[in-house]
Amino acid sequence: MSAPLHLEFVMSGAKHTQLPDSVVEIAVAGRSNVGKSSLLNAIANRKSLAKTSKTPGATRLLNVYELQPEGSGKWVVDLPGFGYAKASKADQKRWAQMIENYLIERENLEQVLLLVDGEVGPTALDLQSLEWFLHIGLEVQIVATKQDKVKPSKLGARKQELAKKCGVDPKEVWWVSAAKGNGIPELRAEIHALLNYEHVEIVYIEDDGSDDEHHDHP
Ligand SMILES: Nc1nc2c(ncn2[C@@H]2O[C@H](COP(=O)(O)OP(=O)(O)OP(=O)(O)O)[C@@H](O)[C@H]2O)c(=O)[nH]1
Ligand SMILES: [Mg+2]
Repeated sequence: MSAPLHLEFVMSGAKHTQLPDSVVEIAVAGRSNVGKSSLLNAIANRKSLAKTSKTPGATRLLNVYELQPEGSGKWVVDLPGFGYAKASKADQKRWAQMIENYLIERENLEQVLLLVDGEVGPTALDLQSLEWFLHIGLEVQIVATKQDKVKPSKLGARKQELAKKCGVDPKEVWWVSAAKGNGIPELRAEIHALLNYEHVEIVYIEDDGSDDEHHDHP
């Protein structure tokens, strides 16, 4: 399955509590300007489903995109970037809090895609975020962005280096280019599978010791 995902914008929220319940959601997280919104547009094959910008800080709210049909409750959530240096300290703090609360509180958050700039490699802030995500028990998938900016001759070494810094096997990192389309079909397939995974609630019925069917007593 590599066809574009039919995603539509549903709503923006300044707080996770403003968002209705979902069936399942995947969050796209990463430093400001790493390419989160561009990646969303690439998986949907839309130019401006999510607002992108050369200037960091384009996304300042929790933006919800729903896999169609409408009302499916299957979401991809574009998060504001963290570490936007030009924002005021108060704004930075507010955004960090918004993201943290969202990640801690959303019950049906299945996976976080942590985007790391493939050209720059993981920064201290990326690694700090990764550590915190794992610490609070999130399922994290590292996605290296802007692959087209890395010279093909250097890509092999860069893949090794980036994975090592993140503490994972190189095979576990997904490399993508929203600009050129590399890795996008694979990413679509993974997201599609995650959103359509059958979410079965397991209900345990307590055994009260009685046996209605069999009466073995003489
Ligand atoms: N060359 C190249 N540039 C990219 C790629 N993806 C994104 N960019 C550029 O990187 C810049 C930031 O992209 P956005 O998608 O807005 O980044 P963001 O992570 O959503 O940023 P915030 O909303 O500020 O957190 C834009 O100028 C994009 O065109 C890519 O795959 N290749
Ligand atoms: Mg954005």
